[in-house]
Amino acid sequence: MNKLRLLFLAILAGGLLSGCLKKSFDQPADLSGYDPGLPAGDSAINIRSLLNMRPYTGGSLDTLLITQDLTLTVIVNADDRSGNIYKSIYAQDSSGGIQIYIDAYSLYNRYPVGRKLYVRLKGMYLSYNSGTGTPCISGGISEQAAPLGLNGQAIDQHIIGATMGNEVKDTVVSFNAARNYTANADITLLCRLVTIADSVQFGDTLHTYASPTDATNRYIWTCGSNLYVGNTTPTGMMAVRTDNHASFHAQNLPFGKGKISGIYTIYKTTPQLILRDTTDVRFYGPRCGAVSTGSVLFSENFSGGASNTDINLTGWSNYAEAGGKKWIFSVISGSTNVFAKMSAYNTNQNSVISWLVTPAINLTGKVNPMLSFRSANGYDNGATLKVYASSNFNGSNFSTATWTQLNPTLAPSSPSGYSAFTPSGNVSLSSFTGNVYIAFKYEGADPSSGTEHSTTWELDDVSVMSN
Ligand SMILES: [Ca+2]
Repeated sequence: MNKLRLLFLAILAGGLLSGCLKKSFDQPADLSGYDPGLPAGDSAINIRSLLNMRPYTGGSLDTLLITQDLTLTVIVNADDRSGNIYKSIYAQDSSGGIQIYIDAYSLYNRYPVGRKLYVRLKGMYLSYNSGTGTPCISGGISEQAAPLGLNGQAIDQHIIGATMGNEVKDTVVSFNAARNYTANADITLLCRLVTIADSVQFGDTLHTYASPTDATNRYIWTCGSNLYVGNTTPTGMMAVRTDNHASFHAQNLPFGKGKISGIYTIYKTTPQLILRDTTDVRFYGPRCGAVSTGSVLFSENFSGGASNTDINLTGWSNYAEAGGKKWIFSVISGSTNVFAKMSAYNTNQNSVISWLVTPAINLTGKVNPMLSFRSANGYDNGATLKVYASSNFNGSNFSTATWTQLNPTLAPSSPSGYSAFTPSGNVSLSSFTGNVYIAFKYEGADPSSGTEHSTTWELDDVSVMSN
């Protein structure tokens, strides 16, 4: 036994040692806690002061070769991880933001969101992104006045990485202020992470974030006085611009309304937001305003339910097919948000099957009905949540109704602790007509001996909307 243990320890130590050596050869050292400070001999400058050295006038000659030993200290606020940003990053300090052109891929490995950078400006160019008005610094300027990315050794000479994980502060601005950019007053917004203070929604939900072939503008608005439907008349709206290379370009625009953040840029005089990824879009509330024939057909946010009591909402079915445990209302300590929750934990049952089914939702005459909800996963050890729709459920025929399994995005597995609530995406119900019921079916187990499948599944903001 002792010999075996020694052998095991020897193998373990050898494995760790070779692992360390391998890492040091294959990867740059982890400098996450390292801050080299301002380079010796350089003077600090902030972004606003840099822009003041050559303000934008709208001309293609708004470029400046920086000849002084000046260094910016910035925090990366957007990287190229999702593909919506290409061969550049955005960074900000307390005075403004700037785009930094770097002629390399996968910049997020070295310059992820939240990393502090020292940018040595001597020999770099300040310009305005091919005359769009968005300030940037680069390694050169093309004959067509386009910024050229830093490349080769120049990257490390100019971009010095420091600490990781710094907070990226967003600047909160009203929708009207954001879309009515005035050059001198708002220059400090450019290239910063901005959150729109108002709740907004996409004017159009029939499309994806971008076409497969081109960078695409979609438009957000507040449902104020401009009653707007569609995607062609941006009066009173603001552009959200997404590149067709973004990993999320083919996702449907979210149907709901809420808060949006993004990198604030401008195309000539038209402001636009650039998303880092779809987590910048938090449209979880119901839509507002006139939306063609569209409407919220059904929504339930579980508010008012008493925590740790069985869900008993009018019209809903809450049925324990096996194991005797029903879905309950739940609230996280310190929060007031009520959601639906199910777990086989502590049931001492070999099989736990629990259904939570919505009331009938009438789709008659509705165009493009879509289900959405949010889910969260806790202490995942194998219990499943499946989502179904049925047109012939009658409130009691759980085993004989025709259930069609839907394919929403569910929360990621979280073996320890809880995931965040995760949007399901828009799940089309176009293949159903008449009254449809949506079922959330939990299947788990908590045997007195044997394998436990007691994952917690949580649901919130179940809604069905149509155009
Ligand atoms: Ca809720």
